Amino acid sequence: DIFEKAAEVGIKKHPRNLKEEVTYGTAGFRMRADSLDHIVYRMGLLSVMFSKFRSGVTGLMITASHNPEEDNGVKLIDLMGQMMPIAWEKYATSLANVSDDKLVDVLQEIAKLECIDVTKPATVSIGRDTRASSLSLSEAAVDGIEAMKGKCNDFGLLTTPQLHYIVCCQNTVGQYGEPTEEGYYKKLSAAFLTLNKNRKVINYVPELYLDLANGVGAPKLQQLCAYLGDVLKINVCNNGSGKLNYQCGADFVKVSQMQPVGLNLEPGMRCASFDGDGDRLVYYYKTSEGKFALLDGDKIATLFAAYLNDLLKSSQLKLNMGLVQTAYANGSSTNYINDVMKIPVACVPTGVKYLHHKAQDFDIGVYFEANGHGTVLFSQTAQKLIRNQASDNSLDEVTRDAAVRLATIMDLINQTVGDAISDMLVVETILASKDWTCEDWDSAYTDLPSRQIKIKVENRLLVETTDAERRTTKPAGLQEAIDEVVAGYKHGRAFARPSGTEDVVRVYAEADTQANADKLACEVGLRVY
Ligand code: 16G
Ligand code: ZN
Repeated sequence: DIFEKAAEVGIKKHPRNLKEEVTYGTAGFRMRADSLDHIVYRMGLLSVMFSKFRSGVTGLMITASHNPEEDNGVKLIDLMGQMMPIAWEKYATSLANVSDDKLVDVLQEIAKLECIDVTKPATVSIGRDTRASSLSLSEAAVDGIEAMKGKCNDFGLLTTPQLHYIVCCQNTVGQYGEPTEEGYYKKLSAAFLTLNKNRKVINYVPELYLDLANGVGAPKLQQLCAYLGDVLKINVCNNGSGKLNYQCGADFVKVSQMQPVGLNLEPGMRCASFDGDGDRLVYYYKTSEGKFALLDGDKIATLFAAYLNDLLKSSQLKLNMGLVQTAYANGSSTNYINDVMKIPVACVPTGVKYLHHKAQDFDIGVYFEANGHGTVLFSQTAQKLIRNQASDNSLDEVTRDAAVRLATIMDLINQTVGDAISDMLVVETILASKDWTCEDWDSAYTDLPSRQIKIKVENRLLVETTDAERRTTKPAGLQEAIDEVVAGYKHGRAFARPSGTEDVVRVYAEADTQANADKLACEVGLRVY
């Protein structure tokens, strides 16, 4: 039988050689690459089961994003390009942890619980990042997919969001786009060129300095550039010659609030960083006083939301818009969205799956993590209304043009997941259309100084949280202690949460000055020990 065959191949080629228990976390499984072989094989098996269950093409991505080169990871993708549902994470976890001789039982159990007809056909699309370990891990995934008699489309090197895009296209034939990497470049560049046609700019300079984290974004950006011509000149650094994510990339820039290596930052330069798998984006520049200034996910979210809001007003379309953030969003951004933009803003736990889900509550849902991961979702109703109005010749020019622009922006945005390439093209489009420099963009509100630190503890899972991770419920007394510390700071806010990707507790703090934010983070950190 098919499960016995899968277990046989597993024992022979991809035996379990890991003693510790692992869990399918915020971003799938992520750990040292040399412990992952059997897990990826088994995720190959699960991706086929999931495809049979859904009756469509599922996805499997090999990457550990911004983690160091020695790590790797695997995550599964649902038909519309979203993350595998949380309800299936427990299957991934038990499959990863079961001993080789009990593998058959777990597979049977999943099939039974989800009423899966194992004779149904299945297809899985896979992609991988540029890590040294990624190729052999992707071969383990192929073995898993084939052992379960699934068909495998191996797309080789891709950014994570490119694979999400392709899976979505494969399941919505003719609707979202052509299900190839080429199709992705064509769709995005066509929209970008349309939106930037006839632009009149004085302050906006069509030249960007881009740090590619030495990741898979590097070769992919190069391919994209062939389509952009001279509409946007991109000068790249950390484009694959150096060490992956080492002192570069979106996570490094955001956390250390510093420019990456390889970039000689001068006033007047507009700079951005991708992360290792191309799903995060942050911008930065040097002020005329010579200070490093970060334009993070919160700044990108407010830029997007304000622009879309203006277009909605001009189009007179009656669609509601909302913004989704996490506890890491800078307090100033939340105040600005509430008080100045007057757009509803929701806070959810860390992890794209939570943000994505919440954003679906709105006709137009903008979601971003402060770390630079985010996108915009347009509901089916919104898409239909916008496209209808864009092609309605009976309307006056202003109303119709706004709808045309909204429709084209929809094509530029990767709605399946946050996408550094797509988000970058949207930022550039908005800056050009407003004729803004980074300073103009940054002037909407001033970030409160903040600090993030990580605390190594015996067992991070002893810390439990509530209220979208903004308060702890366990261990007893911790929240009271944090409250007491925070009360001593002007504009103080702080929280502690267990990481979903590393064996640490993370502490975030903000306060009126950088020194105070640093101090507050340390004081809260001491309470966590
Ligand atoms: C993963 C998440 C990201 C989150 C980060 C937090 C996805 C695709 N990625 O990279 O959204 O911000 O983990 O990690 O969900 P942490 O739990 O270790 O702080
Ligand atoms: Zn990433």
